[in-house]
Amino acid sequence: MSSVDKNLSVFSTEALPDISQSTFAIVVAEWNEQVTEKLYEGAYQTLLAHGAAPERVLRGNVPGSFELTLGAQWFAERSDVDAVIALGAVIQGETKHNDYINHAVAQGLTHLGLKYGKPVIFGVLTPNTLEQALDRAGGKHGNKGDEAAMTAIKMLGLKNQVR
Ligand code: DLZ
Repeated sequence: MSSVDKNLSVFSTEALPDISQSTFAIVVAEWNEQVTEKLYEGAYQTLLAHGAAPERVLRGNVPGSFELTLGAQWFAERSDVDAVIALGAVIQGETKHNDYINHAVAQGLTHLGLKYGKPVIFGVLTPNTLEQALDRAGGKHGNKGDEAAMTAIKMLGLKNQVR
């Protein structure tokens, strides 16, 4: 970013916020749990590595990714929760179920973020195969759970700058 851009910027992700007093909620889908547990571990460890207090990282399990939205709502509506991270893995099958679930969850989580004015992070893998999912859950393409946690931290920092 040039110095001119910097002067104009109202908010930016350059500096990460102090999250020691922030409360995070992670909602985890149980479908494909060999993937979603790895996403959870990545997200949890990333939050701790950046200063979150373990007792301020809450967890809720839901049966499948379709239920992530309601699980996320139950956390988002709590005044003590600052950010919600939804983790799931919807693997393409022979039917279009994955499209319906993915769109519903993406729209639902977007709606929650806007309704409650809090970061509600879409940490849902949408791969074609289980192998592609595992590649993105601590495998050769990293861990999208880590990325989801980083996004939550950055969005909290932005919120602090704006409000
Ligand atoms: C039904 C279903 C199928 C076929 N596949 C997945 C999947 O790959 N990942 C996932 O998280 N959930 C799946 N589900 C379950 C739905 O998310 C949901 O739990 C059910 O449709 C009940 O609402």
